[in-house]
Amino acid sequence: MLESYLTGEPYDRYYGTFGIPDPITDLTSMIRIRLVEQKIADLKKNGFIVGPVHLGAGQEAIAVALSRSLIEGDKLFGGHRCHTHYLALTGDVEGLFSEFLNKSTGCSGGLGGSMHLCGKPMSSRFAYSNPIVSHTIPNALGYAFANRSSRALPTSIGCSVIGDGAVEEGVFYEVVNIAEIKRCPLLIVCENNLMASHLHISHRQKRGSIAHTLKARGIKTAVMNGNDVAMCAFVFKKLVEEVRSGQPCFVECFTYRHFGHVDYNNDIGVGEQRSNVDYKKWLAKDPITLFSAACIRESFLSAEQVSQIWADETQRVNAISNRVLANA
Ligand SMILES: Cc1ncc(C[n+]2csc(CCOP(=O)(O)OP(=O)(O)O)c2C)c(N)n1
Repeated sequence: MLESYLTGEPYDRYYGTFGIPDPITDLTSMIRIRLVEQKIADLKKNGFIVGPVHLGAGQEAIAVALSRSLIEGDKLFGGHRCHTHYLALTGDVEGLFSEFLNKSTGCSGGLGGSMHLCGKPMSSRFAYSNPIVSHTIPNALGYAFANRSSRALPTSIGCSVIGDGAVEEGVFYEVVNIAEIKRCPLLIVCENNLMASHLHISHRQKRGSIAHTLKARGIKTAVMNGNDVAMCAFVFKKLVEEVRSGQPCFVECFTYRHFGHVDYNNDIGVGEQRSNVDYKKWLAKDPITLFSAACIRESFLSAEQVSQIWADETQRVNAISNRVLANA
């Protein structure tokens, strides 16, 4: 029986019972997203991409797990670091590359770039992303509130994905208050990667965590390891059920971005406390490495099969980026 490497919970509580396809699908999705992020970094480094890119390598588990719980009618509203969610929800690698290369076939017609992604068609579970920190929290609330009050989509939820920096904007607390009072089907997913730009969370939040500040507000909160895809899938599934019934929820997912705040640098020695020691410590907790090891340990996959997934996905991502570049 495959067990969560952190919680000791059996994986069959996550896989199978909730209609989540299988661990292999999740591993493949995480690997694909990692390769796309690496490719974007390379394209940026080599001057093919003009605007800034905020990469989510290291945070793939949250996006893949969340995508398992959102169904048609639900909408995710994301921030500046949102490629992972766009890919997990749409699978549209070509639309993403095309967007970065300013092509009209890009997901935002080539006009938005990394920070303004748009889900197409209108029924997409990915609504859009916007770089104004905290801006999409009220957008998701509006979606949730409209659904609830119009009764058009009474069980559809609004999901806001934010970084830890976004909770330092006042609108976050206004939204939490309204969501609670109006019982809006709102899920706020906070990707706490410990940094906001170049400032470590220990300089911004007394206890290094967000969820505790919400205890008094009534909104339901959960804290989890955002690098454990199975745990994330399990928690999201549970929370989304509650959100659908009108209980707004906030979940804090601890994770780490491999790249720095913007573009392809790793930001070691920049700002506060993103030290080489932290960096190496978190690389050892990489969600793909840990999940691959768990799948091999529990005989879901052999080491050769894991290597084959990497090889197949590398070929796939390279082929798509080459095609888009050739048409540039
Ligand atoms: C309202 C607003 N203030 C400041 C900025 C500049 N800014 C862009 S990203 C960022 C940090 C965001 O950190 P966090 O929310 O933790 O997300 P992360 O980049 O770590 O994923 C800031 C301050 C902005 N885009 N919008």
